[in-house]
Amino acid sequence: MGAQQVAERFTELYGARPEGVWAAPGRVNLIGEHTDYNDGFVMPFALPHQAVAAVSRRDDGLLRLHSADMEGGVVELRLDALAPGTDTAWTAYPAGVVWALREAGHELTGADVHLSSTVPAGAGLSSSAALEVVTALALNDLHGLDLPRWRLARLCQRAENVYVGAPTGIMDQTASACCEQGHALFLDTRDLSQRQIPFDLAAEGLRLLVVDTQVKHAHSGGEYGRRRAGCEKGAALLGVDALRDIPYDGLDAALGRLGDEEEVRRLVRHVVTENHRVERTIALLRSGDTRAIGPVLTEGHVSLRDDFRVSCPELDLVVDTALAHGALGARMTGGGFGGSAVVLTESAEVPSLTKALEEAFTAAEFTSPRVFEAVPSAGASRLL
Ligand code: GAF
Repeated sequence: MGAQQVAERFTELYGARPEGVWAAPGRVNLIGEHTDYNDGFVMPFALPHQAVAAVSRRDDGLLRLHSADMEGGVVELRLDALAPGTDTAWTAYPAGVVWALREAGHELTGADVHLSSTVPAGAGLSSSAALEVVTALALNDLHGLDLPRWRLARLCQRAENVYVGAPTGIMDQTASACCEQGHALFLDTRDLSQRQIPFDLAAEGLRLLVVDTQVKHAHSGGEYGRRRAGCEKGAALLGVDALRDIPYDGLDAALGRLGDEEEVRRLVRHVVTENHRVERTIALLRSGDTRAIGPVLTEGHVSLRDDFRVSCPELDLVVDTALAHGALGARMTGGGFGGSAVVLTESAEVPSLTKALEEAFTAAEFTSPRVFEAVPSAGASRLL
């Protein structure tokens, strides 16, 4: 939905024009999965799908929230009653951001918010981070807080971890806040240093397809947190701050020191090899050998499937079918347990690959996947 339409709907709901309209995108992660809570490397880029928010300040301590995408009317909350764990609805994302800003000492006096998002929910494409970041950017601008993008991302992560209760890392919020059009974002999640990597697949006759399996996932469930706890246990057993500190050429020695901790060994192996895959991807892109990242993506999927164990039959079917029909590489993307996969392919192969995926899903009696091309798009911005 366009900025003007969102502003008009705001005006209908709240009786006055909004002070401004902002947008924040969803993301797809090219490589670097389940590394962000291990101080590791990630490489997401922003999608053209965005959450758009029309927002005005209030001065009576009320937060009023409305979404074009959800049932129900305007939800009214008191700022001083916002507390972690009290909200299990979609409103927890924008309300959590208000809570996190206030907890960090920023004086907010209330707001009216109308949201509309084109980021598919539960598809592993960061629809929740988009809601958080668009809210944070709007309040940052309206209240003149002048916080840098990385700091807004941190506050949004705090909203997600503490207010919503999902123990996620920093990748999604940083991607939504900091990505640039035509680029992938190389992010070191230890110090949040960033590099924008030019990523123009179309110019090379390539495409990256996103295949949404329509299997819904949620990270506030136990499996994501269990993987995270297992990684932390691995770091503690190996005497390091985070698994990032295990170098790739020290992996065998580290695994040897983990004795019969089989599950932890698998988690450690994934994280250490995945960080290495991000570095290999960067090196290949820098040398102009873009097609050669395909097998690296596929290796990442095998590691997520067999070692980290966060794939599912639908995601595996996407990867197997794509590779059998000539894709250069394919992997699940995002947290897993459903959601989406990415497929790197020659542009000319897109129609036959899409058909093969649809047929494979029909034959397996799975819900038809949603397939679209991922175009590296802009990060969050003010629209009006
Ligand atoms: C989800 C989380 F929100 C991210 O922080 C990240 O851990 C990802 O899963 C896995 O790489 O998107």
